Amino acid sequence: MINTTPDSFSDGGRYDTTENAFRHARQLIDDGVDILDVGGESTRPGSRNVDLDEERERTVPLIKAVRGVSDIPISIDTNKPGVMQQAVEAGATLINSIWALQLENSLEVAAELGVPVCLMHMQGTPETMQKNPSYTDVVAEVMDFLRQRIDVAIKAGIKQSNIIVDPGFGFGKTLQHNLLLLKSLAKFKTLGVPLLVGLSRKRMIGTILDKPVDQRLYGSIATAVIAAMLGADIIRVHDVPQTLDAIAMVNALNETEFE
Ligand code: 7PJ
Repeated sequence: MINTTPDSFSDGGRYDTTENAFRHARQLIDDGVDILDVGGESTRPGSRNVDLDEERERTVPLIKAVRGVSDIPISIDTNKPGVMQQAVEAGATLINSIWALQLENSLEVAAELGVPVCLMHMQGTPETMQKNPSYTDVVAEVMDFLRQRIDVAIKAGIKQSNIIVDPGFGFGKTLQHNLLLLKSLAKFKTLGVPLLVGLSRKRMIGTILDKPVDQRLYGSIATAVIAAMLGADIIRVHDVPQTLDAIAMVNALNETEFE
């Protein structure tokens, strides 16, 4: 996953020039990543919107540069139809929408572009979401929301086979909410579409371990293994080779059949 924003919480804005981001992308590809997620708008708690031109400048040249050297699937993490359009023209093959395509014209534009979409659940907005997250039944509510967004997306012309869902760990959720969602992850498989999760380096790991973001590798690997065992299809991570080894062990187990 590559974040090109100067205030990305987990990468600390180390990739805020196209050249640096491109170097990071090549490293991730060499490490064996399956999909590169490129984002130009920070969604960390308390973050503000960036404008269209700035977001486009941060992402489109990078996507073009990666496309110049690799066929790797690239996801564009954006909520702006203008960025979606240009990113897909530049070679992005998937739209990652933390707003589940609820903003502006994004549903229509995504349908028109015809690429797979990831619909994520969030309560509130990135600016306010961690102020007072509240649910009566977090698992049921997140599932209902995703079910509705799948329906809306299909009605807008997005094929079911092009839809991925994501419970949105850390997006308007307390530690308890995140743990309940993770524990119930297998239920999300009943939605009938692939499941993506992003837990890597997140605050829930930091809170449990009482560790800053640069010391969350083992906790992140543990959450990736838990998610994979519970049926996650796509895992959004920062530490690619380490997580790939861990997931290879899960896959070996899943492929083993009783004789
Ligand atoms: C997620 C994301 C996630 C999806 C971020 C971070 C915060 N997109 N973008 N799912 N998280 N689909 O990288 O920890 O969990 S930004």
